[in-house]
Amino acid sequence: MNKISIAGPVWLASDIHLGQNTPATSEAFRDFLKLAASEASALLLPGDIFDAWIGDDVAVLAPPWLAQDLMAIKAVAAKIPVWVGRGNRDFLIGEALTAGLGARLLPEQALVSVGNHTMLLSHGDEYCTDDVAYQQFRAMVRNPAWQAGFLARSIPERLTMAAQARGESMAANQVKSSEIMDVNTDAVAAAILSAGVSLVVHGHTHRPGRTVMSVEGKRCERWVLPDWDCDHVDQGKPPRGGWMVIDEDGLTLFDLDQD
Ligand SMILES: [Mn+2]
Repeated sequence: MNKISIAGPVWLASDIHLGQNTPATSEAFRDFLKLAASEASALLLPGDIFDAWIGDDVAVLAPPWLAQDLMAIKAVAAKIPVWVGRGNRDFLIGEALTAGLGARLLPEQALVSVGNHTMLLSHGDEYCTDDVAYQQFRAMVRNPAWQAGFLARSIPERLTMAAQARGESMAANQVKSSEIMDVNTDAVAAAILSAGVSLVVHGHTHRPGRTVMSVEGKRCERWVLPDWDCDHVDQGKPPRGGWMVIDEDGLTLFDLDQD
């Protein structure tokens, strides 16, 4: 297991889902990054920073919205260590991108220690084992041969395929129950036992908060990072998003409007 030891305060955010049609979310995220640069000693972004990522070569001739967000991440990484992780949507993020940002690639699962707190950190989609169709898709797209084949295609071809996959996934998710799309408790318990921790942190499920669970008689905590969406206020959805701070006081979740 990859181990990362950092002095606090460490800030974490995931599931921002940045894209060309999310200017308000991008703006909120860039404000968050500025705050992190001045108040955090390190920043961890464990996945789904982007709504889609079709290969690191898009960063070279990035469209304006992306260039702006990448520059903002780069600016933080010039001040404090930044780890960028892959989620289920931006799973093709590679070391070319993180190197270009002056950041590091967060391993898929990492043991992160901040002071006395040691946690198993990941995006969290690997725990959603009840969603068999998704796990099959996940296995396919994580296969190096599949990735090489996909990355060998032109950018327009990849954009078309990604949009198609996204459409299919959204249609499939409409008919999945909310339980299926949440974590499987046994999968989390197995990860806790194999990592030898009592604390798990992840994003992905869009169900922010803390769950206390007992694993073989030991009290364990699972914390979920919030997802971000500030672009659907006109549809009656108030801006949402936030982050976690880990310091000597422990773990704390902050909402966007609390800053
Ligand atoms: Mn996700």
